[in-house]
Amino acid sequence: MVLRDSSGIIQCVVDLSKPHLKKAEEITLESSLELTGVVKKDPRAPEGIEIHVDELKIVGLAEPFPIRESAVAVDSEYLLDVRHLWLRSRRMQAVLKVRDTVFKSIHEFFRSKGYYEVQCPMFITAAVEGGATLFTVDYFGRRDVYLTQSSQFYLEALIYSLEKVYTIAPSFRAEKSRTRRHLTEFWHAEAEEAWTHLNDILHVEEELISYIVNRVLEERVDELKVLKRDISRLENIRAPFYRLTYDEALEILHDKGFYLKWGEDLGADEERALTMEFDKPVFIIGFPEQCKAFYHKNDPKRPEITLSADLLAPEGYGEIIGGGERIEKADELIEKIRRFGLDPKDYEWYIDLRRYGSVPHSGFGLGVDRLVMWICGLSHIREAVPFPRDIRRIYP
Ligand code: NSS
Repeated sequence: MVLRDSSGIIQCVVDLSKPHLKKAEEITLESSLELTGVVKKDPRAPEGIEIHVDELKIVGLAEPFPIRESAVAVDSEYLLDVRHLWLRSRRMQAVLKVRDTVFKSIHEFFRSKGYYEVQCPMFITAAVEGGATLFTVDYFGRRDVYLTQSSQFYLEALIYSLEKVYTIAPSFRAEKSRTRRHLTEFWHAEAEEAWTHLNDILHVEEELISYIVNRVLEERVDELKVLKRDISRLENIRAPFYRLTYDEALEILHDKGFYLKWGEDLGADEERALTMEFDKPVFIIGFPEQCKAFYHKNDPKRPEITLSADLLAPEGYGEIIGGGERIEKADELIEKIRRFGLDPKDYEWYIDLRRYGSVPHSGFGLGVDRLVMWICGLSHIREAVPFPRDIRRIYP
């Protein structure tokens, strides 16, 4: 039989002619056991070693296990229905270990660079990223309260105390369509830093991503092999990353047969076409004002574009980070909030941050599930998360 624990699998040999081991015949798939025995080298065993069992105790005899690994496609709806059990598969175990290394290395990176970790509220009262994807919560029937789309505004408040801050937290988006890269609840690693401009924050982003990928390569090559990931594609990921302006991106897309009008946002198809042939992530810099949320600072040299950038992962994966420089003057912010058809009253405390000793600052948000999806080479974001939530799925 093959035994599994969190460290991996090992083949066990039981001599059924021994009366005290005869009960091994009853053992069903996924039963839990305690055993003692002698570890022996055997080149025929899957891991090159096996255990010759001396003592055996059945701790939990399993009912017939509903999943047969060979019988199901990897991202089928059925496997999502039984995700609570599918987490035991080698494949999910490998993804979860990579995910663990990714989260750990985000903390390592920010802490080593002097950022403070902070915690922001999940109940909020005004949209950060537009009203269309807000989840409304009934908050004692008193007023409309929403689930946070991003901790950004709270991080901006916190830089006036701590200068360099980060948080890793869930963000919620009522994404009405089902795509391969959208969840309704995702993990968001966000950073904000005082006294920085767009270029400074891009540098932090590329250093962060290079660090994470490098840590995964140090710790998780075995897991990447289980996932059949082409590791050579990751070995290349070192800062600096490529930089393209939005205008240049439009030209490249035009040559590939995508006819976007200036001012239109890049969608998943455009991002795939753009990044297919890149061997490293690429920044798209300077999106038109209408593509980006109101808080982005407009470029003083070219006010129709923003000091913003998305970071797109290569091999067709597309956007993993959004960020940029923030508006630092109260009157400019109020004017832009109005221009976007929003009410400055909803953003009173956020505007306050510009009234009392404002400083230039920039920040970004990394979609951690998307990052895991790319690093693991997965075809769907649901595979990167233990219990995914999308428009149709909140079970298990
Ligand atoms: O909307 S973003 O582009 N930007 C923000 O939320 C900023 N307020 C972040 C900041 O500057 N502090 O989202 C950031 C990233 C985006 O690049 C994706 O990688 C990820 O968050 N993201 C998502 N991942 C999974 N599912 C969904 N629905 C999703 N939406 C964004």
